[in-house]
Amino acid sequence: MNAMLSELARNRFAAFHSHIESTDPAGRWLILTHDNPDPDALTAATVLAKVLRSGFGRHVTAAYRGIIGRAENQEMVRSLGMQLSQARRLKPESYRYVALVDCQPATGNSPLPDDLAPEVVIDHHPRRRRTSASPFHDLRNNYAAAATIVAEYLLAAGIPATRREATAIVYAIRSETLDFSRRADEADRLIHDHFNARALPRLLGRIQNPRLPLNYFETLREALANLRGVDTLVMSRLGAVAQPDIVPEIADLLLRMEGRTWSLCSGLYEDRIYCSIRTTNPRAEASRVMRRLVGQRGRGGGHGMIAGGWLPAARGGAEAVSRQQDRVEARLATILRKDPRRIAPIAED
Ligand SMILES: [Mn+2]
Repeated sequence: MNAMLSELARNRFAAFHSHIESTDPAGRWLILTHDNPDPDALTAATVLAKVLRSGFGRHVTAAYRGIIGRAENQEMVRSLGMQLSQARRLKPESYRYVALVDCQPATGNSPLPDDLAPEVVIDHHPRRRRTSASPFHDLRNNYAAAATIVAEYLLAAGIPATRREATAIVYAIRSETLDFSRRADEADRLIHDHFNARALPRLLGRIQNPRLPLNYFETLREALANLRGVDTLVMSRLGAVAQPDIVPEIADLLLRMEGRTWSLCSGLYEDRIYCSIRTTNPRAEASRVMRRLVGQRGRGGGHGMIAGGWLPAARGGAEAVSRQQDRVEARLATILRKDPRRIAPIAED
């Protein structure tokens, strides 16, 4: 086994190994990510597929629900030749086993029915109650990326990565940590550096700086026109968006505003209001804030400094949605102990 792996990583892989060995070798596997997968989810799913195929001789399909929205993520799948299916086109009964990566059952972005316990769960978000129903789960809350866990499996299994797979692992960790500006574990750094030596810099550059559709710029204009804030909180809202991943992307951008330590963006996609929260406070629990924000009718989750969620959209057209977004913004201000009556447009004087 590889000397750079921690004792924990070696023990977890040993447990994974013996669990997979205990399953039916003829049983087909379906690997699923969270809905609207990000680079971490895409990488964790495709690398786990490789581990199950090359290390255990299993028949595996990796799939996702929703859309691969961001131009960066579309470029990643294209440039790196990542093999993923649209779950809608698959028959669930063809698969004996399900593995869930980068999310957990009964969360707002899980593709599975709440009462279905997958055989395997590999994730780095805080533990959810339902996950204990799965026969094998490897949860590492301290890791910045689920791809790091799966890359450790690859190393532990002694399976060589292609240069494109190494590139995917590097990009997953960089995007999940915003180039290590967000909290990361020593394991994330070690895995990043190990695979970076084999990554393809030109493909990385192409993925990080893709061509962008006109609707991206239109959405950016809308976000900047709707800037509002109170104290250290900055917020913006979007109407109907072309793809839901633009909401967290705007929240990331807003958090870079000088003097602000919390950001919120919300936007309408299909029949949901998607919300993303970001904070610069490493001790904050953004996922708890998000769950309070969306309440009983919505779903939400996240890590310490980032969280996402959704609410069913109000009926009654754009105005009803806008009033709902007013309420969301006021509620976040209240949760963060800021006076919602002092929320005001932000503009340079
Ligand atoms: Mn992740």
